[in-house]
Amino acid sequence: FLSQPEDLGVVAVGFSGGQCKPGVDAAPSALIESGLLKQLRDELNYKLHGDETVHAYTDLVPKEDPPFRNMKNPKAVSGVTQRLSEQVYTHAQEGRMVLTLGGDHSIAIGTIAGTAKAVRERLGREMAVIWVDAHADINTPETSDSGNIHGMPVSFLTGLAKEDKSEYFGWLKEDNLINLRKLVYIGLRDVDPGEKKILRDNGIKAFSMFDIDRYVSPIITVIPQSSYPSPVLPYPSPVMSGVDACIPRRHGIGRVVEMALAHIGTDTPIHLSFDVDALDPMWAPSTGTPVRGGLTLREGDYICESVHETGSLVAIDLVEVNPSLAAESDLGAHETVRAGCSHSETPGRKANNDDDPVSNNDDES
Ligand code: HAR
Ligand code: MN
Ligand code: MN
Ligand code: MN
Repeated sequence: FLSQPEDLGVVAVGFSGGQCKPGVDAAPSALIESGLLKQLRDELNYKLHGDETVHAYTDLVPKEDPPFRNMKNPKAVSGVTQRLSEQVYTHAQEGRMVLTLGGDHSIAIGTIAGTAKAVRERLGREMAVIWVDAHADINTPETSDSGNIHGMPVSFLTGLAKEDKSEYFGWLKEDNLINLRKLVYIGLRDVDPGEKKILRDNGIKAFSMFDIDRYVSPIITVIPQSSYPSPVLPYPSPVMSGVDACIPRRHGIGRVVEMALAHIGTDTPIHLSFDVDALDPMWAPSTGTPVRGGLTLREGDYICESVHETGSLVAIDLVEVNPSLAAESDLGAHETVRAGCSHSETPGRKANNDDDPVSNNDDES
C-alpha cells in the first residue's frame, strides 16, 4: 500500500483538550527526548518526514469554548483535529506511513479522518482500524457521562455521531469516515453501558481482556519483591510456575490478533490507534485513566509487530501518555515513556545495522 515503505511521516501533537487532566500534551516531547525518533531513524532505518517540533495548535484554541451538545472544549478539539487531518492526509497521500504522537485520544478524529481519505483516493479502498485500548471511546455526545471528547472519537469517525456545524466536527465528510465492519477493538475492559449497547447493536468486533487471557495456573508462585529488576513494580506479582502446569483458558494474544486480522480481511490497509492505557498500569502507570488487568508490555509489542508484519499498516497513533501523572514517583512516568518507545525486531522490519548482534550472528568480533 505504501509507495515508499521506508518513509515515515511524523506528527507530534501536544494537545490535551479532549479530556481534563493537563500533561498529556507533554508526551510527544518526552517520547522524542527518550529517543523514539532516533530509534526509528538509526536502528530501524526509516527516513523521517515532518518536523520534530511539537504542534500545540494554540491558534486553534479559542478563548471562549462553551460546551456544545454536552461536549467539553468542542471548538478546540474540532479545530485541532481538522488541521491534524490535513497534516496526516498530506503524508499519507505521499505514500508514507504516518506516526502520530499524542496527545489525548480525541486526536484520532484527525489522524483517521486524514488516512481514511488518502487511502480512498490513492487506493480506492476502505481502510480498517484496529483500536487498542482499555476503553471503547465510542460514546456519542449524548451517551457520554463525562463530556470528554477523548471518549467519543470512534462515534464521530464511524458516523454514529453527526453534526452539521463545521466548527463542531461538521468538517468530517463521507470520505473521512470508516466502516463499522472494518473496526476491531483489542484490550477492552472499561466500557460504559451506553457504549456496550452501541457495540452490540452494530455488531462491532471487540476482543476484551477476557478473550486475551490464556492460562490460569493451578500453582501460584510469589517472587519476593526484592528480586524484581524493576523498582516500579508496586507489589509482588503471581507468576506461572511453567506452562506445563497451566490450564488453558481463552485465546491468548496470538489467536486474538489472528482473528482480528481475519475479520478485517487480507489486503486491507490498516490504521492502528494505540492508547497506552491498553497496557496494564504495571507497565504504563502515567496515563489519565489507568485500568488494572491490562496487556503486558510484551502483548502490546506483539500487537504492533504482527500488524506491521502484514505489510498493510498505513498509520499508527500513540496516545494518552501523560508524563505528569506519575504514580508514586517519576519512575512511573519514565516507565510509561519507555513503554511508548518499546520495540523489538520483527521479521517485517529488520535493522540492517551490520554491528547488530541480533540480526548478524556471523559477526563474532
Ligand atoms: N468512557 C469514559 C468517557 O467517555 C472514559 C473513556 C476515556 N478514557 C480514555 N480513552 N483514556 O480511551 O468519558
Ligand atoms: Mn533496537
Ligand atoms: Mn482511548
Ligand atoms: Mn483508554
